[in-house]
Amino acid sequence: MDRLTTDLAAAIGAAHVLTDPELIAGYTTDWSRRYTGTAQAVARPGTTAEVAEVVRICDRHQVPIVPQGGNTGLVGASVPSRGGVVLSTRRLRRLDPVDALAAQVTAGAGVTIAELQAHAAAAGLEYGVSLASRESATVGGTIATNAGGLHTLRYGGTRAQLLGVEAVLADGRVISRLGGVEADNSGYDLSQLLAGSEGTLAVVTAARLRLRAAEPHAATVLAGLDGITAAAEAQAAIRARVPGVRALEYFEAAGLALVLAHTKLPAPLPRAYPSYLLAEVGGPAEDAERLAELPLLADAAVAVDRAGSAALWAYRERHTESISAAGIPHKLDIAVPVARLADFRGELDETVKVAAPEASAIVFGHIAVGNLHVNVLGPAPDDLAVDEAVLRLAAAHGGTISAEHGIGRAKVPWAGLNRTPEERSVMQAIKAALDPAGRFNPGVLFS
Ligand code: 2HG
Ligand code: ZN
Repeated sequence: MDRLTTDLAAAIGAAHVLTDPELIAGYTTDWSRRYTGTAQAVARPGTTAEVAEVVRICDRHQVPIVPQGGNTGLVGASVPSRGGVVLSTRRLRRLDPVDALAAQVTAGAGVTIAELQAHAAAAGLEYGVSLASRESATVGGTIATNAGGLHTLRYGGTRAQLLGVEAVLADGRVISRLGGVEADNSGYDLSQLLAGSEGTLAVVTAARLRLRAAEPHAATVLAGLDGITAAAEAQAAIRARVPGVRALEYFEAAGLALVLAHTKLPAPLPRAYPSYLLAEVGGPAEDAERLAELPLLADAAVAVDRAGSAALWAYRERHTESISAAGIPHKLDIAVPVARLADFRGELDETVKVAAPEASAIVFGHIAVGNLHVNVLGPAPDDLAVDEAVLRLAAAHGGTISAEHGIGRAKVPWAGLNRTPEERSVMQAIKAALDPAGRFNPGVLFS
């Protein structure tokens, strides 16, 4: 054991410091498999005080710290690029009783989103963020990435659920705002600053989260449509007529084909379509009836119970794993104004073809917020041509190079497409103020 490992073991126990290459492999490659690295050690502290101790030790040894939750990130932000220590927050498992009076809960960074959802449901409440990786994605990781997910249309992303955090700073000090005072206008909101900071400013160890009243499930509908223009119109009609709509998700024939091949599920509808729209509606049954009245949804599968709904959701939620089974994708998580979706989509295939002639693009996503997950299969992981072309196309349509997955390492070369030099320099000043030695997640967000 080297000095770093010895010091870590003394601080948190040898059982929680991993160095065996086989044991750390799962911590050094991200979910996309496109980003991988090496670590001197993986540290798994069990308390906030232990996190602070790990941070101080890494600072003393002058090694990078890569904070990591469930490692379900898709932009290389959760795995090391320059060695150092992966600080896994998975053992921070605090989960307080739900505060029913305030509809809030305090959860440790290592609690998974599925566990948080079950905990809220047992109190008749709901957590506003839901995503396909819920069994592994953690409270800490989803705060660090400001994860969006399937219900952003209804509840917003993680920032909108976040009332406060406890976090360890680069010098080992701890900041804590877990009191749950909603009305608090007493200065900079440091908790919100950490949301979406991608592990570059501090290690989130716990959070105070807002919960919502659990909604009854009215219906889930999966409709076949002629293309993205029809899907954009259908989602607008649904939003205008169905107040209880909770999710509006889009996918296409190419993605569905991969899902069917990988999952062996039967086709969802009697005939095939270029595009599909999945709508989830909560609230009273009248909301489901309003949805059924819409002529746009001529051919659709409808589920009014939870099991049927889950079966329809599988066609959308299992895209990521099905694409991954076919290769290592380039994940280009863009968003454009909803009014530009059809134009963007119309130019996308040609753009991809020019950059990577053998490649194929699978497109799906959260259509109501303009977010399309462009997954490109074919080019080698380190070939950046298609990334460059697609991100520039999104920017040219007034969009963003990251709707919800973050910048990570994946999009650093194009970060300037999205933010002005003034904004980037303010971000850099914040980074320098909180992490002057650049210990946290070097290579992420900034080059
Ligand atoms: C989703 O919406 C996730 O399912 C993953 O954001 C998207 O795999 C992807 O590109
Ligand atoms: Zn998504």
